[in-house]
Amino acid sequence: MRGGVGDEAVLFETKRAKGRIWYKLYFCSVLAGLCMIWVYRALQIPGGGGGGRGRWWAWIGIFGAELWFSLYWILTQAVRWNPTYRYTFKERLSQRYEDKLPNVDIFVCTADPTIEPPIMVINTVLSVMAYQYPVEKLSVYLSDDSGSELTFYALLEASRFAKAWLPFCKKFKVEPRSPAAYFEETLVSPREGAEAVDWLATKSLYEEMENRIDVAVKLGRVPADQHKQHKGFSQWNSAITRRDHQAIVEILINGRDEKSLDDEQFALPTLVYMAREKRPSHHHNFKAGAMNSLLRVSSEISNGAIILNVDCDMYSNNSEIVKDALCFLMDEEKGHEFAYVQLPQIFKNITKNDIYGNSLRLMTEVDFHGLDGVGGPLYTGSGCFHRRECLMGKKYDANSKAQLELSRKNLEANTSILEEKAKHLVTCSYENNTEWGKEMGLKYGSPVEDVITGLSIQCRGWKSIYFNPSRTGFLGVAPVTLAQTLVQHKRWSEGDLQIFFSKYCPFIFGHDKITLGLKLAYTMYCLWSPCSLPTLYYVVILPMALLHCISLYPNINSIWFMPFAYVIVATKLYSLSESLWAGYTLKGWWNEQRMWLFKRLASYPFAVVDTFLKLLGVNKSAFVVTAKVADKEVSKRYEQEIMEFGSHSLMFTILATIAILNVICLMSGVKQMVWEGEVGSPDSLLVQLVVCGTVVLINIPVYEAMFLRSGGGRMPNSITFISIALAILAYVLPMRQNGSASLVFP
Ligand SMILES: *[C@@H]1O[C@H](CO)[C@@H](O)[C@H](O)[C@H]1NC(C)=O
Ligand SMILES: CC(=O)N[C@H]1CO[C@H](CO)[C@@H](O)[C@@H]1O
Repeated sequence: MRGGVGDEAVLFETKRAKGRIWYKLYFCSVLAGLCMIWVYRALQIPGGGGGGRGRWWAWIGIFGAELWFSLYWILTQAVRWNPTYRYTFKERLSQRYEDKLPNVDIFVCTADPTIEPPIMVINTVLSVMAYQYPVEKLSVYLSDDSGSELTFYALLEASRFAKAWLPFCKKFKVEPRSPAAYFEETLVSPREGAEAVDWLATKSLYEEMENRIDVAVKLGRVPADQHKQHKGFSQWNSAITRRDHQAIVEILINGRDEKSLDDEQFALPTLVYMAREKRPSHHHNFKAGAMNSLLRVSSEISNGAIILNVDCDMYSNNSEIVKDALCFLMDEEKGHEFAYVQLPQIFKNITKNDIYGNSLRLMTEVDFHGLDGVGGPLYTGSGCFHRRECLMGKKYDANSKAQLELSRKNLEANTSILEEKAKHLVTCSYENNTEWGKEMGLKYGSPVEDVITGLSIQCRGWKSIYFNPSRTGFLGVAPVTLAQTLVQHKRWSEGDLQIFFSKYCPFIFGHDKITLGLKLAYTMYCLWSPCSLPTLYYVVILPMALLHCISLYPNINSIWFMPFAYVIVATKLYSLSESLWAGYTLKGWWNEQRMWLFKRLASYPFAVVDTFLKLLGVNKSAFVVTAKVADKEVSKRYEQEIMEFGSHSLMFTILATIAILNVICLMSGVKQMVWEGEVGSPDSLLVQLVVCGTVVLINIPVYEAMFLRSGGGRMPNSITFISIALAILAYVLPMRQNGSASLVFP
């Protein structure tokens, strides 16, 4: 923390977590336990000869799995070692810099009007247009990668509605400034008299607009009377498709045009629609390509020194957030060190116990504060304020204090000239033989382009800031089904693993450039998906060993039992307390444990396989991202926290097979021990019984979905049959091969 005389001058303050000595003691004790476990494993390797072969293999495997998890646990310490919290002083910023505030360009990206409904997109746009920030310095750009006339039409409607919405927000001090969210939360007028009339009028204006957009979306085309009202529609014809269209840039509001005023005669922020050219023969580089096009187009039109980028499903819930971000970037003492300010991704539609673990609370409340303490958070692709020059590849230079307000260039004011100029910047061929996607702009070639872009900015010497304000900056929509969640995590973990095997591998690319803590933290994310292999080992081999009464852990009376018991109990208790502290309920923590397992069994293995296929040059992915909007039935089950299976996914077959295998093995293991007294006492199998029993408990929703539930969302019968057959096969096969007797102790 900074202290002393200069305190009045700073625009933000930094606090480190207290009482870390206790954490460090906990860390040392668990580490000691892990070391003892390794020693035990190494000393007690069973003889490999004769009948003990099965046990020998099982032992080596479990040793490997334990080593992996121990090392991975050590990696996770990087984000727990030095949690850091940031607080801003917005009043000081306003007092000192109100006339020197920089231009801010806001980029919203959308890709598909069916997955991302236009009404949702424009609510996000309206929420950022209404920021408490000098309007003449604010510009909002929408990139529509599908080149959809419907999205353009919705944005046109938004540009008209903004004339009423912005003054209304100012007058009523509205929060949040997404009209849909505001009117959903405020069902009756919060004021009386003349103001109530105002409120009603604005609400009905919004509803009429929503209705018109709805009609157009249902029809699949824009009504003919609208066509006549804006020249922009002339750009569309029947030949235009998502993958094949020319460049379109339409400036719907030109902030520098004196005539664009709101209903109270105040200026409006600039608003631009952009669809970059797309042709089937050209690779478009997904969101990174769209972002780079926005960088070029905006540099012609407003050239803001600060760029905020938000996903189209993340509206702004805090109209002062721009000023918060600027407190970091404009701080006189430290500001010039920071390239970007990342805000947490927080989701609006999380149920009480967060059944799919989608709130990512541990990431937003724990990991990222830890990252901030070791050099700065990752760039996660939404809710992030960048310096434009950092995105453009600038290296950090300790001697040059970045001058945000000086970076404006002389800009053209004429709307149609600007539009023509801008279109040339977003053609398919523009980037040929340039550094775009390499040294300039966002990096190409990765499903997690944001993460490598952030990493390379940090490798150029910059730091970043994680700011987690008490009033959330941005609110998004999380997936509402199990399948969507698993597919999303497959994509993330696959992208991260690809980084590890590319030239961006944190230890190679960041060598000498970023802190050790940051390297470890990036590696922790990169290695998410390989964690699937040891996890699979635990939930397949341990129950099979239990079934055959092969003991893989020390006897409960042995001294070696202690480190196992300590490590398991201590880490689980820690995880529980951390989750409760991060805001989970007890049940939420349990759900999080389930999703931890499900991701490792059903998402990450596919990420590993696909990554290796890609390394071998085979390019193939079987899972597509689907809409986050769900039908009524599905939404209802989500709100009741009933898990959604109900589709024929290979992912579910794996989950079901493992659930069945564990329950069979648990029952038959218990039966042999209790009734047949195979081993005499369960002392030597206790750990396996506990692990297997926990897996069964955690899988209760799977059994319910297979055998107990009726109606929608239950497991498809075919998956139930296949998984039972597979589990039984696993149950009988090893006995046939080796004969059960030979599998018992050597
Ligand atoms: C969103 O903003 C409102 C104030 O407008 C606040 O009450 C609410 O807590 C915020 N939501 C979250 C999730 O922080
Ligand atoms: C609890 C909650 O708000 N759930 C909603 C989240 O968003 C989806 C998709 O828009 C809705 O279907 C849920 O009802």
